[in-house]
Amino acid sequence: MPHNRFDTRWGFAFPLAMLSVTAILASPAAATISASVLPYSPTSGWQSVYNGYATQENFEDTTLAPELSITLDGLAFATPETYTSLPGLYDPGSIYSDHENNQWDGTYAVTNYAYNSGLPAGAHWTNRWGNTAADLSQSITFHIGDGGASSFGVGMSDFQSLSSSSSPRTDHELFINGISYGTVESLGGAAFTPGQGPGGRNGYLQIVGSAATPIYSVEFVNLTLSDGLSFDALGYTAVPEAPAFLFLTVATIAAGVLGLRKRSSSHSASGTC
Ligand SMILES: [Ca+2]
Ligand SMILES: [Ca+2]
Ligand SMILES: [Ca+2]
Repeated sequence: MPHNRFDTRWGFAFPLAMLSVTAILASPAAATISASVLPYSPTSGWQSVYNGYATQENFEDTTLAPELSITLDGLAFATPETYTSLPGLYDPGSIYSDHENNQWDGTYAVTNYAYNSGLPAGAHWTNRWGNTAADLSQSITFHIGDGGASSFGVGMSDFQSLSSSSSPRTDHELFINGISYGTVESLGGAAFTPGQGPGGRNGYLQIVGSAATPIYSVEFVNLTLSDGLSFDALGYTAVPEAPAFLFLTVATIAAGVLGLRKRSSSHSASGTC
């Protein structure tokens, strides 16, 4: 979905000035977003990548980082639901032994297998492991609001890919800003280790964008069958919103142009009398 970074309330006085500002913010045109997977290993570098983000969200409390929201969609979630805080804490190790050590940082994580039909519409997500196979979303999306992020990473666990050695279920398609980057399995190759665990940390997704090409959304979609997924150690570096001084400068220039036109018009009118 295109992301409108500019407020239309600036009105008629700014179109020309805004065109030049947009051109500055949009360059270079060739900038792209890339995605790769690092294995869970003390030497793979995922930890230093995570530590390098300006914001780290480890899901150890119900408060989400300022720009972060999460959407569950599909299967049980017939209508998409978006959350700006966690409805509960999910401890993979507390469910059963196959999920032990699926967290990447601390004790808790986030899961798409957590639907409670007894809760009100828009608040069905519990972020506690579901009771039946029907308690799943087909996709889960992490949104970075405001100016987006120049870089983003998240630890993936419990992905029961088709190549899993036990209980394979489905592969998983990755969408960044609504654009498909293929499956995380094909993206990760040998760096992606599928399966549910114990110790089912499948890989660390690293996405590199830029201030010119921010990351606004990262979505994981179960392709063929339902699959309960876990995420942890989410990090990103937010792109600052266009600074206020830039808009003030634009406003000053626009006001000056209008003032010159007005003075010129007045001068011209008086000269012809
Ligand atoms: Ca955690
Ligand atoms: Ca938090
Ligand atoms: Ca799973």
